[in-house]
Amino acid sequence: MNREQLRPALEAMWQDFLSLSPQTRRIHDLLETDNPRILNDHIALRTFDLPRVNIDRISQPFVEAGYSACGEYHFPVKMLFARHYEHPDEDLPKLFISEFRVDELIDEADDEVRNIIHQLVSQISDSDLERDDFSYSGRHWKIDYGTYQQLQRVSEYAAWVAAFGFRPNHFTVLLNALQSHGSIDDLNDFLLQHGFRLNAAGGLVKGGPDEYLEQSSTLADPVEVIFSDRVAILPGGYYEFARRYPQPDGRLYQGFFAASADRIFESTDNRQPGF
Ligand code: OOG
Ligand code: NI
Repeated sequence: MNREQLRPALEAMWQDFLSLSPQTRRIHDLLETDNPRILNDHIALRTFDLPRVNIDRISQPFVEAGYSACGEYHFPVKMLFARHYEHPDEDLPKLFISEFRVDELIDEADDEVRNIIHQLVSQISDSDLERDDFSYSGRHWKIDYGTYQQLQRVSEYAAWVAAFGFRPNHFTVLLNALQSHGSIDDLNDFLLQHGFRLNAAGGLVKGGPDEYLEQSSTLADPVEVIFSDRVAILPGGYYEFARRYPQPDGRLYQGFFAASADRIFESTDNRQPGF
């Protein structure tokens, strides 16, 4: 992907994301009444760490278009690893790309889950893999509901990727750039009053000035997923809100904070009330 193709690609990702998180359109419209310019801090993508689809592969078109790898984050309990990417054009959102570490499934009982993930990824055709839009092209395999459930018992994250494939799971409002609802507590109250459900894992607000990053997020919207044997309603995408604080050198922190990210992943857990 070249630099000229980047903005249309980000726009296509936004449109795809709205179908995964219809609440985002409603929240965006509500915020837009007082805030003519809503900036997107980052977009998040998920994958498996198998060579055909790992972070390096998913990030490749964006790297070709000028993004470079910055911070790295480890989530040992969830068996996840993530890297964030920044673009020299500071108007462009950062990317937060994570992967499920299949080889960290070490129990014999997990053999089957490892095999399932290998089997899903092997269904992707070489020609699809070469597409410029592969990183946000959705699911490339057939899967039945029982297999989804089998993954879910081991990893909510792996089950989400198996159900939805490669597509953004959230976009993020940069609170620093808002004229109203700039305080995260204010914004959370406003969203709760309007009936939106927020991710309360570890408290509504994750991080703060000491971490140079303060975040909250909605719970993912219910979305219909077509399995080979039935249709199910599963948590799809969510909207995130982030305030960045200046570091001692005066520059706004641009990285992420693993302990907060760990809980934000749970915005798509399929054991929320209502599912
Ligand atoms: C990513 C969760 C972490 C952040 O801003 O810390 C995150 C995900 O749900 O894929 O986005
Ligand atoms: Ni995020």
